[in-house]
Amino acid sequence: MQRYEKVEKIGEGTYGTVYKAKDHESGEIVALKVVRLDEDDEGVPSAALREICLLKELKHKNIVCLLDVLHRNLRLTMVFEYIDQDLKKYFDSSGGKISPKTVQSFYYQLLKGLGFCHSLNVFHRDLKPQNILISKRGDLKLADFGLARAFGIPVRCFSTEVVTLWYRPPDVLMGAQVYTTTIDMWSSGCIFAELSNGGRPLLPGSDVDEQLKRIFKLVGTPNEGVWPNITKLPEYKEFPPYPATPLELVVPAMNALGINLLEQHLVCYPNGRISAEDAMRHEYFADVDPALKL
Ligand code: Z3R
Repeated sequence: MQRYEKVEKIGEGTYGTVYKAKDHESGEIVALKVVRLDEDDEGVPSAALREICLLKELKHKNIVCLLDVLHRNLRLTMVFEYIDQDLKKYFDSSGGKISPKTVQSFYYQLLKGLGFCHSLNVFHRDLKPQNILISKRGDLKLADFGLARAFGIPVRCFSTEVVTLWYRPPDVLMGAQVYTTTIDMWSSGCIFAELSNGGRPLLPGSDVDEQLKRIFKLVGTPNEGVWPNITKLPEYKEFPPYPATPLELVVPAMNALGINLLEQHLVCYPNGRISAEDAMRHEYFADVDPALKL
């Protein structure tokens, strides 16, 4: 008998299909992520497999637990703990309003998961509402950590859906090849703003050019003065010198401390962005639920 029995399809992710399933050994409900790799070559590259297996050690209450990895017939199946919904669905059911306390709680938990992974030098690179999970109790857990390093980020999902550019920092959009924790700090800033705006995305660009234009109209067009060597990036493009828009206008529900914290995420120069650890120490979180700090 098969150990995991699929109950229903949950959705199509960047790398494969996600199912709700029952684990007949433990009786628990789990999430299966089935990754299909190129059928014309040897299947799952051994480097990717090693990376994925290391992710089993990534244990933290704000990271979705990878319980098991199965590898057979050119298919890789990752078995995760099951969480009821993702942040995208949460937004859809929240009617466009999320209380400031909930925004603060979710964002603190997001930073906690991020800080933990960053301390181990594991990056996400593709943070977005679809891979942020919210339990019925209001616990937030990050999914898909480390997968981008194992598989790379494709232009399209395997299901031909276009991979979203909305959470990508300007350095990655202009072809920067060095990948660091700073990528996740840009993405998490976009998500912080989206939480405050009840699920309305901050920078919903439809292609690379339009994404960059939206970014620069928000934070001001960068130049060599604020970002040394920007013009040497592989896909550097010149843009008009847009002035920055005051953030109060784009996140009207956010308080002054939140705006100050957000401003430190949305910095074009990658090394100028705040770290997850420093963000958690920001005064915006002075009155966060003490239970979350444990
Ligand atoms: C682990 C990894 C990815 C996912 C997991 C667990 N659970 C997911 S996606 C999920 C998503 C929903 S319900 C469960 S949804 O209905 O809100 N899209």
